[in-house]
Amino acid sequence: MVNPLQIKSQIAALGAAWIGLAGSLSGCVEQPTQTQLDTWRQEARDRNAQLIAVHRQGSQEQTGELAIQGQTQEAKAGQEHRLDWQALDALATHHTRTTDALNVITPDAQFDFRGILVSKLLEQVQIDPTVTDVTFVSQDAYRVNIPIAELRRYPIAIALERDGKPIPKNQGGPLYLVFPHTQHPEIKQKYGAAYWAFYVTHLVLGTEPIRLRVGKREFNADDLNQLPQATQTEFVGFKIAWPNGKVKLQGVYLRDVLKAAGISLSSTSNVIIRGKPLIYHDATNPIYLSAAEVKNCDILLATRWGDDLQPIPAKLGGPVALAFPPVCLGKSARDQRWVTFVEVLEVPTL
Ligand SMILES: Nc1nc2c(c(=O)[nH]1)N[C@H]1C(S)=C(S)[C@@H](COP(=O)(O)O)O[C@H]1N2
Ligand SMILES: [Mo]
Repeated sequence: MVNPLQIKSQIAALGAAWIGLAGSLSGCVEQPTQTQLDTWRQEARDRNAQLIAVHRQGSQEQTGELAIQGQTQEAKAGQEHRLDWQALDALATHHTRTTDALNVITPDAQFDFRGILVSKLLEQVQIDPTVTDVTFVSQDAYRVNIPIAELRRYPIAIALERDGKPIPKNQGGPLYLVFPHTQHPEIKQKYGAAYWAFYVTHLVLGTEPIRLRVGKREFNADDLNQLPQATQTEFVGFKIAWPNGKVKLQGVYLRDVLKAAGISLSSTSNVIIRGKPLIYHDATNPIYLSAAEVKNCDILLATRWGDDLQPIPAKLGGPVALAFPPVCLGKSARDQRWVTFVEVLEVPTL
């Protein structure tokens, strides 16, 4: 069993990290002003205070937030579409009575999930007409991809409660993607346990445009295309949905991007990599690369893949993903640092 206090402090840390994420995203295009920075800091402090208060009460309350991103008119206009727990709770009027695919102990037991129909969430934004799929991203970088047509045809929902109670983190909560297995056997057939994503935090429509912040600079697809392009064909360590064999990746070397951003590393510098999933926003456990690794390894920020060098879609963790050549890997070929949805590179000054 997981210690509930431990979960609480994890949630508190993630809550604080979330504010950092929101701040860094809206601050991408231009340098944030001092006033903006002060506002974000205050928001982060307030949110932390709130979470600490909940923690102190020993309350079993859980909260989560959901961001809708990707190819929407809103995102193009630079608006963030983020639903806090209160907004999610208000939208959660749909009930799904079904078995729970993750309940292996009593697989026939039915539960009443209260949640939000994904089709209803999709109505909240103006989706680009070319978009055909949605990628659900979880706190732990897990991702699930579903065609929009299926989400519109079937009552697939993001659940907040099971049998009238919040869903514990170790059972899929606070936001759990549920499928109407009981009413729709064809859905059960198609969307088995692997699709029941727990701790969902983001819903990405299609694939986001490239937007990579490196220190104080931001790079879009054109900016990256102007840097020297590199390719590698190797087994990849991205965990979900990638082919098992060797995969061709194309992109730019990390060291070239840092240089283009005007960053020079000292021998003691580390480069911190942050991706969309909240697991990459835990300040106490960041994914980082040493200056020596950056210098000696051809670490790739991949933007294209496959024999035809297609852009990396969100369903594979794109548009930007961090890849390693075999010579740089430690004991494990499945290096934890194969980061998907890369958004930020930072070099803290000590
Ligand atoms: N967020 C998240 N959701 C997830 C997973 C995961 O690793 N992370 N694993 C999936 C898979 S592959 C299965 S079979 C079920 C059950 O996963 P478990 O056996 O790890 O509990 O949850 C699904 N949902
Ligand atoms: Mo699984």
